[in-house]
Amino acid sequence: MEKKYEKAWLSYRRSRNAQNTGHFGSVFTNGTGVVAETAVSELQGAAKELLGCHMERGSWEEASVRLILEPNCGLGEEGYEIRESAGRLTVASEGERGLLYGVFACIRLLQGEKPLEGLSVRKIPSAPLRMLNHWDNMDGSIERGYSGDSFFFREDKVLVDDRTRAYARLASSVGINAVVINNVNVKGSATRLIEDDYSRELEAMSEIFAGYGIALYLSINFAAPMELGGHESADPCDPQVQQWWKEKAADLYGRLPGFGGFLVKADSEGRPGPFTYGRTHAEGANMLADAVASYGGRIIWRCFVYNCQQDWRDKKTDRAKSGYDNFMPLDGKFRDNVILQIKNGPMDFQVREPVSPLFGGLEHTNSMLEVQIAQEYTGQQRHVCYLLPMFKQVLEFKTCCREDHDRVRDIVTGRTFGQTNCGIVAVANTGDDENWTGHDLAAANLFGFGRLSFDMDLSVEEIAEEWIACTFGNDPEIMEKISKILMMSWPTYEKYTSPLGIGWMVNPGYHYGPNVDGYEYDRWGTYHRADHKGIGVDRSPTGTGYSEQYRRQNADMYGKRENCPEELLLFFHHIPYDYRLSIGKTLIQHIYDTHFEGASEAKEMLDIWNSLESKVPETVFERVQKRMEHQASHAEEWRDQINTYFYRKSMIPDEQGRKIY
Ligand code: BDP
Repeated sequence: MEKKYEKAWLSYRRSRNAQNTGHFGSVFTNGTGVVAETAVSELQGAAKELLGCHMERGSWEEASVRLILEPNCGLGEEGYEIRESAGRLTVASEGERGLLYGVFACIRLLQGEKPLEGLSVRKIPSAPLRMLNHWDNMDGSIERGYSGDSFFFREDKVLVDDRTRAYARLASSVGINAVVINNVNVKGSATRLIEDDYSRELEAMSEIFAGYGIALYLSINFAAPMELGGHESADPCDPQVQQWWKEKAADLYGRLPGFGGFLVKADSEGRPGPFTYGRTHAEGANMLADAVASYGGRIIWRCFVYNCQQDWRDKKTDRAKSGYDNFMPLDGKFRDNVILQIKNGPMDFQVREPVSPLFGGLEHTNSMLEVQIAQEYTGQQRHVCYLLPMFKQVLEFKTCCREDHDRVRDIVTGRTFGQTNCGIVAVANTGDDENWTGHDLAAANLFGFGRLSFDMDLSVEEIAEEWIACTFGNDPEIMEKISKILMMSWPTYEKYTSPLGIGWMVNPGYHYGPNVDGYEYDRWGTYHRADHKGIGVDRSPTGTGYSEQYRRQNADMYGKRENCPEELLLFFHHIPYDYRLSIGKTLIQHIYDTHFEGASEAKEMLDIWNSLESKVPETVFERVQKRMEHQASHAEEWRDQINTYFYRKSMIPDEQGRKIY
């Protein structure tokens, strides 16, 4: 049975004022492709629902809205300009996708009840690739999915239905232009996705996506030539293997409109890869890149490569170092249509990590930033955690690889090294729940990720406000209160979970709920090294040496505990509990205080939400309320487990004499 779904931020509410109605009499476009058609029909649909205007198609002379392709206007295929003058609205671009993005921008303005008079906006997307990775499996489950089952797959079948279109609309409305529909861990029947068996459904899906300017990508199994093609190896230097991939590519590009390419997780966490044959990641990636190059295809190769069998007793090995160790020596060895996909931090999507040193390290390799809006380690969409402030910090981080234009955002937008194959990708947080994201407030991360990748100049507050206006309307009280909850949420989550960048104090396997030593004596390389004197991993030059992977200035900042930003202190240093932080408190007191604060802020967020009962739709109110009640009590559990653990380790009492068990 197909589950119902809501329209999220595209649920248009009838505008209360008529200021904009005059603009929406009729529409003209000189675009002739499918995306221009989509732009027109999206505009017509929104004008009707938001303003009650039935827009006809009109001629250039008479139309009140003109969606115009203007060659060589400097906007590129995806940029747009919106101009209003004398009651007429013009959306211009060099490409139809730009027109569609311009239309969605106009719709957002209408949803925000913003006047259009005299409007003049010009936007060119910050990142060339703005991508979502779904970790959906073909049995319908989702790896790290917290909002129901997959809407792409069920029982080994590919689903293409109304929801596919609804999804494409949501993604495209915030500027997403590429989507990987299947899990990076490609096993079982997912390996067959590139076979003929699924061609009809994938064709239909890529057609829907293409109508919204979205390129379909597939995750592939590096060992597919063996599993599907009956070859004895998947050696990238074997001509038969190369030929096999060439034929696969010819077939896929032949039948899937706008097909983008492949995403590959190789030699990581048990996945097959070039190492088996004594080949490098570059050889593996380049072989695939050659197979797709003539179709303009891309290979996106993940840098999440580390030894997941390491020995916790050995204090010199350090998982944090492995991404850099594996990929830096290959800088410059990848084809132009290969993009390395790098997680924001060197570990794995913890609530706080330093930025991966591959950003600013790699100079001759296309790279893409990978973040996770699926809240694997940040409350699994049962806790509210608005992640945009984290993403913004990552993007603004100065890598010191140049005098200027050295921020992560400069690198992934191509500004630093002049790359065009680069961008930003999020591991998606959607599922077939009615509201798409399980927690209604988690939709802010999906919306926000798209908006930020399109426009990195937006502030996280602006993004939150846009999302709130589109989702809940413009009531100032709603705006103020939900903004407050969103803006509090990441710092609050950080306060009641693992302190000062150390991470990992979660239950192993499913990664939810407190478990201070859960990963401490295991093989995953994820340690906090707490003892009765202190806590933290010494990654300084005299420790594991990880801090040395950064450019000099940053290496010095992280490598010395006096210079290290305190929010990352325990990531880089082993610190005694009685060490005084710059705020004058001891480390242990800071741990106690933040945990009490975090838990009480979780309760405060619930109270704020409860005060909105009469203001938001009942079903939404109750869904969120239930989750926030859980969050508030779960935050107390976190507080108590963490504080008790450190009290028992250190035997240093809380200065304020609060109850610690
Ligand atoms: C980790 C997840 C695991 C993924 C892996 C990855 O726990 O399920 O397979 O990342 O990114 O965060 O490949």
